[in-house]
Amino acid sequence: MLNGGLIKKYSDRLPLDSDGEVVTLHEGATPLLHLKNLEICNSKGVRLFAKFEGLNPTGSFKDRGMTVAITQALREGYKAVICASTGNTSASAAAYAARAGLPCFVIIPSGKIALGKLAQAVAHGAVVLQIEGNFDAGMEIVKEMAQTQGLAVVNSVNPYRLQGQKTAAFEIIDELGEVPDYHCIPVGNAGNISAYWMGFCEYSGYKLPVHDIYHYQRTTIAKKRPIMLGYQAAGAAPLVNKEIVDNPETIATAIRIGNPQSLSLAKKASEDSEGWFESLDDEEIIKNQKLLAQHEGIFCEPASAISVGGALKDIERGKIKEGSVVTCTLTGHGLKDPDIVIDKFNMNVVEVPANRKAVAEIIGRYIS
Ligand code: AN7
Repeated sequence: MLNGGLIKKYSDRLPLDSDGEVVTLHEGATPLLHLKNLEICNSKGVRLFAKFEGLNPTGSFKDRGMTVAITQALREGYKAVICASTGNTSASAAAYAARAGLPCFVIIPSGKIALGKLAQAVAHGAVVLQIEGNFDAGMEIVKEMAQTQGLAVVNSVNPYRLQGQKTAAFEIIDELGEVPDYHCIPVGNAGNISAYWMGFCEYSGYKLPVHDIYHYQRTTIAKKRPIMLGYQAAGAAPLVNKEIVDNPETIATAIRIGNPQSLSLAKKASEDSEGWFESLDDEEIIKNQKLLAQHEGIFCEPASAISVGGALKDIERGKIKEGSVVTCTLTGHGLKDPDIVIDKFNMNVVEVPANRKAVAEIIGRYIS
């Protein structure tokens, strides 16, 4: 079957009429990859899988939410959309707005978003407003602009975003053929963990009355729900510290957020599932990004690696039980942030004269 995007695929589980005009870039249907080469999983009998959301059309999970939010904004007759962003939301909003023929305004923290994401917003013709302030400050401005200027907000405070993003949980169960024991996910603004929980609940017959538009399909597919584990960067960990962080800092700029908009939904997901929140520092984040790239062939961005990093840490110290099935969301593609790799990885880039002898000599050093 051709991939017609999420709204067509999950038409019975989304609060939209799939017969109307749909704005899609054929998002979703991302791979669920078995991580086979990680020692600790093999020794503990854990089966660990990564849902690689970096393979969505704009390179992040945001596209799942954006197809629904932008389609709805268009149908409701909005003349333009706006978002605050640490990068990926702006890239996705810019692309889907371009496809819908709507102007797009994005507010980003000056100097604190990855180069690839800025390039995407520019490429798709969004109006980029750089502020001397962080994501949380941008979010407050966006909410005000929505009120005073009549724009559609396409951040995850827009409930249509979470509706779209819940489909990743459906895909995990569909593809795995069972419900994982644990699901691990990076947490920034806390929308995605809330959306996954909604999806896992819906598939197993639990109704979560989170907001007015919540569309709930009764057909039950699954028998249980996973334990939800949320991982944050140590310098931006309001859910771990249980207090808002005024000046969040981390190398993983995607999750440099101190005042998550979906804080209470995320807490509910964690409590209801008997899960927990944990933080990893920048060094651990880069270590895990490298591990995935060099041992599994998966190039994700730093914020994404935190889910696998967190899982491995909790497997090692026995918080995740031996013999479990664990899934992790890798939220964005590594190509979004090339600067990090050039700065932080040890490069195997060697200057060499343009002749066979010199090249052969270098190769010899590696394979002798
Ligand atoms: C790669 O783009 O908030 O907890 O403005 O880009 O749902 O916020 C990005 C968030 C994880 C956190 N991984 O998800 C934005 C933005 C990546 C991200 C998150 C983001 P939420």
